[in-house]
Amino acid sequence: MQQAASDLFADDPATPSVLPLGAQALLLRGFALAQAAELIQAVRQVAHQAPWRHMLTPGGKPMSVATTGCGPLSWITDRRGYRYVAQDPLTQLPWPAMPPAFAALASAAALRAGFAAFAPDACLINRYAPGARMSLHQDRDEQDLAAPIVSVSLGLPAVFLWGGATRAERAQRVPLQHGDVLVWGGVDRLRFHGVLPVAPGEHPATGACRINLTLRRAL
Ligand code: MD6
Ligand code: FE
Repeated sequence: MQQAASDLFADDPATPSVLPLGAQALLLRGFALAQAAELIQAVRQVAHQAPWRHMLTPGGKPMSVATTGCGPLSWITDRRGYRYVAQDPLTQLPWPAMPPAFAALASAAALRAGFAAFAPDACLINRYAPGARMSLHQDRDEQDLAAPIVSVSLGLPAVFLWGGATRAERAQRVPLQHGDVLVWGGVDRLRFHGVLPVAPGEHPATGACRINLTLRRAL
């Protein structure tokens, strides 16, 4: 039976495609595939200097994701709340420098989504073991909400929850694969979002986990 090329390649994560999720939000499928191995190696180097840890929510509960970060600033949470800091509270050293490949990829993805001159100063790195999740929230700890957010998925797949401007709006479920990049900003900058619990599995690039890089302009 004949099949249109668009159907044949619709589920192929190696095929770059661009899916609008909002007026200023895009899913760039496979955008990071060519650099994925380099990015994962850089994550290992960052985690060697700033170890993975389960941060506490302001309510005192450990997050299900393990976290590290790099760049001049990185996002943390503890009993005192959410904020950006220049030093890793675990080591009391400055966060590792942002690998040039992270900033280059983020800037290229942002440009592709219509945001020129995006220069991230913070990269949060989350590691999702099977079962780890991120509940629905807005990113609003950044000073300049004009800059977009760039989110890079590596390793095991996940389902991204893409909500509206209010928590009440029903969230859309967006499957994310290794190498996919999401960019949201402008009128979509404060959209609620989250990640469903990651299913058990093994990925050749990361083993039994999903890694997410979230690149932002914090200051
Ligand atoms: C993710 N993370 O890990 C998405 N937002 O796939 C987030 O959306 C996020 O980890 C704000 C603060 C911390 C986060
Ligand atoms: Fe977020």
